Amino acid sequence: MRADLERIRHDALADLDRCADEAALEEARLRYLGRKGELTAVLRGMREVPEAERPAMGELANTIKVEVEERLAAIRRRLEEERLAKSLAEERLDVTLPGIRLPRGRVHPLMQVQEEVTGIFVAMGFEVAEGPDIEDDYHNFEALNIPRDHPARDMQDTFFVSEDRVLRTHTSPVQIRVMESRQPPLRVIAPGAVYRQDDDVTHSPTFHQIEGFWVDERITFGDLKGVLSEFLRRFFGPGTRVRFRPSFFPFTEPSAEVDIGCVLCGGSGKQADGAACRMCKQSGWVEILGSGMIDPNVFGFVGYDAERFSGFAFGVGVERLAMLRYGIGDIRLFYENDLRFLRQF
Ligand code: 2NM
Repeated sequence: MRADLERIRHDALADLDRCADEAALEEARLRYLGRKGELTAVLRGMREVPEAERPAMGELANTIKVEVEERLAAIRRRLEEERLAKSLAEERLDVTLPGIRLPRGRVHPLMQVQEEVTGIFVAMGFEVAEGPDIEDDYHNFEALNIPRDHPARDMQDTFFVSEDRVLRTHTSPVQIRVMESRQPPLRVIAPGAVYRQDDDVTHSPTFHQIEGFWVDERITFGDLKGVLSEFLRRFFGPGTRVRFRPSFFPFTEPSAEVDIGCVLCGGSGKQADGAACRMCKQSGWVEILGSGMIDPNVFGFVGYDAERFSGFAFGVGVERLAMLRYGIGDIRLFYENDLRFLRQF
């Protein structure tokens, strides 16, 4: 018995000393001190030891048990410290390193212009309305006094979604929807995307428009001239020259196109080197707005009394405003999302 105990003590301490990690240590603990461990078995077999030897054997067994447990605890502490030191060395976290910079987005130049124009009209008492991009024939054409055989309805110009649904070719249908649902006095602008079968350096199949109208009793062509001149001078600068030319739109009568003095050549028609100005083609003027007094037929469609009410309406292209203001010659630059272009605004 004594020899057995001395051997277990020797083997157990040697085994514990050899353990290189905590898993091996746990295995060794079970081998000697576990429920089926060698030392546990000896302590359990104590009943069969002759009574005279029992106290001495019991004491020895207990001493060995305590010794093995203490060695185990010491080695476990050492292995834990080693594990901690290793993870501190390997998993170092430098909280002074700079973070990952998230790129910051910004407002697209077209939307900047749209917001600026909207702000000018809101300051003059207009409210903002929106409507669907897909319109029915009635709101996009019929109620705007655009007759069945008008070229604007041609497949060449309009994107048809079905027999009588189109991608809106202007934002005027938004104005129609507002007039259908509310009575004058009304001052409304409708900014938004519009769609036409057009594609070159100055035309894009998707572009943006701001259309507006003012309807009340006794609104005159003088109101049209005053509001639109004021808008153009707030947008292009107080010295901007403005002129109104007779024109034609199905939904207005009379109609006028509005020009501003060329922003590139200052109205001289000539570049600095004497060559013809490329922006105004030597005329000194560039077209910027369409406008007119709303045709009584349109009032008929929306149920307004054309004897009592009158109004003016206008439309302006957001891309065109941006191209003139910033001297951009190719509309496609707005849609390519080249950050070198976009970052300049
Ligand atoms: C333009 C030119 C002239 C216009 C007309 C209307 C409506 F719905 F009130 F009749 N909205 N916009 C209009 C008039 C648009 O764009 C060149």
